[in-house]
Amino acid sequence: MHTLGEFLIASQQKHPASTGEFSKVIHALRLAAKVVSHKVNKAGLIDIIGANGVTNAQGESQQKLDVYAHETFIGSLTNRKIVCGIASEEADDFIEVHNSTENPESKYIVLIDPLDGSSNIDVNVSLGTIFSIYKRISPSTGPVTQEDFLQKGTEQVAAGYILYGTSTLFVYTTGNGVNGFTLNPAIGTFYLSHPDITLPPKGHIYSINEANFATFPESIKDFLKNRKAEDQKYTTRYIGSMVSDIHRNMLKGGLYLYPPNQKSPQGKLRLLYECNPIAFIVEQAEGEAISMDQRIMEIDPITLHQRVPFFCGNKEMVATLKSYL
Ligand code: AHM
Ligand code: MG
Repeated sequence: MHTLGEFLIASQQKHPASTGEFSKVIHALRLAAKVVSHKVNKAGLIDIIGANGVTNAQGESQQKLDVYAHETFIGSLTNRKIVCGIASEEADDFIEVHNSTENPESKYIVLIDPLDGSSNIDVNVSLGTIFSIYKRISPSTGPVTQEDFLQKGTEQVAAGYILYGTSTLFVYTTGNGVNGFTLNPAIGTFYLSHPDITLPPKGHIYSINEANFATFPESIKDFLKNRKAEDQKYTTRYIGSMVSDIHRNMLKGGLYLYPPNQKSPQGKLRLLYECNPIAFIVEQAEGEAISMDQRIMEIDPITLHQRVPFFCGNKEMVATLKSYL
């Protein structure tokens, strides 16, 4: 039985030149994941006992969970001075963690959606964190720059997600397959529970917010109509929390779609900290992730919070979709 910590040590030993810096980034994310998991599990109690465990009859305002998650991940990564920059869905601009002249060996940057699926917070449904790790490309003698964050997904060093579901799961890849670790909350340890996750070759699930159907591109409408015409071959599952929808489809086989629509002409999902990391994981699990006409990880990013249409899942289902696009 491997813990995440043991797994990291074993992985590091395979790379004798490794400085251990990457493992420290994962350690920082692991710590924040435990703190957020604990908080998410107590979310339903907050109105009853209050944030400090004191009866909260006045219903005084509580810090929003997504802001809490943002501060927790940023805090964990910043305190240890192991990354030089962070970009978060919850912050308009990237954060320069510290001047790299103070700590020149610090070369990693992290892009993160600290708590995805926030519409699920109030209704006790699964949430997730998504992260993406790169090496900076600007000179290490100066501050991080925008270009460090606007790298193509193919340049990712690692990517992962944390699923706060019936249990808390930490899933990540460094480009050598995908492994998942389940938290034992009693002792605060993640154990390797899902080694080498691989998408089944065939899938029967598709996940999409079909309420937007009227303004989807015609190609997507045709694709969906024809899936329904194949009577009872497919089933729809949509939680509206991307990490949960993707995780289920990775284990059971399926296709996730967020096409453009009138309300979100570029789709809703963010390229840098939602689509790219999920694309890296899905590809490493032998699936595929595309936008309308391009592999997600080959898109040249233009802005930090850019949105793109997003489709990912089993190779077979993505191939069928491509034949419509
Ligand atoms: P968020 O970053 O504001 O939480 O939104 C992202 C979420 C994804 O988790 C989910 O797949 C999608 O939004 C659902 O969108 P919709 O409600 O339009 O179906
Ligand atoms: Mg999000």
